[in-house]
Amino acid sequence: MNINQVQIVTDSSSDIKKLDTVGFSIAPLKITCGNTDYIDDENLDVENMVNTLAENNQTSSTACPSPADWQLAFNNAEYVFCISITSQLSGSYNSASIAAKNYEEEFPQRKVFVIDSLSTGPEMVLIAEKIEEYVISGLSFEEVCENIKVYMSKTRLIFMLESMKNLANNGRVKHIVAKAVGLLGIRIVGKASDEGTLEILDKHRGEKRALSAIARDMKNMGYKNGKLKIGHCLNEEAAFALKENIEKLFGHIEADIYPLGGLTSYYAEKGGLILGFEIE
Ligand code: X90
Repeated sequence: MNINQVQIVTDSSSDIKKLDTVGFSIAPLKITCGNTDYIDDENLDVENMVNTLAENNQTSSTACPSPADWQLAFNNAEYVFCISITSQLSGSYNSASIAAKNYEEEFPQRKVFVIDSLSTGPEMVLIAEKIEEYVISGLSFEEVCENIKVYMSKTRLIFMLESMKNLANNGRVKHIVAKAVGLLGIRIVGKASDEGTLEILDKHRGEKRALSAIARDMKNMGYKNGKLKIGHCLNEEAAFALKENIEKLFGHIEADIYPLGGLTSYYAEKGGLILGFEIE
């Protein structure tokens, strides 16, 4: 594959703004509150959205990209690698699969590989960056497809949440699970399960305890010194504190710390962290 013929495409839950070398585009998800639609693209003021929603008691919801949105993002490329948020919690993967089928029927020379990340946000970043690496190193389309599956068996996602209100109200977790977090000071730490659902690991009184627990959870899950991405929802302080805890256990680590985008901020809510990492 010539690099110019390749497009890496994700839905906006990856929070990727750009890739360094390979063509990249997003299919945006949408957050709706009352009469307001927030399109999760580069023009969205995430902080304003999060604060507006937090002050507002109207019901809100989200919607995944349509097949047409995905196909537009394919950008007429010969080779498309497409990564969606977990199919267990969103219709995005389904839309992407329909788009891929239409695209390949319309243009029989072109190829699309659709990946269900079984995860979201920072774990999707790891997958996209690895595909980019494979493309640059000159692997064929089929080799990239094979290799990325193996790579994905060695990536994980952990989250810390202050509230699961939006997850529960949209039926993405059971109300009974969400109730435990609503209490003042309680932080829930969980992970993306192998099946692509939210799995609660533990509950903590206070952020400090939760942040030390995350470092230990990472160790239990097989982390050594692999790549680490930490996305935060208006909580950069916690992301840096977490990095320090992780470094106490594992030594110096290069970590990317960045603000979450629209969709992930909506569900992680103010104070939430989502991290993606490579295990051994
Ligand atoms: O299609 C749609 O409307 C989007 C629905 C997305 C629902 C879940 C988003 C979760 C985002 C929460 C912590 C990370 C959980 C990872 C689980 C696999 C952030």
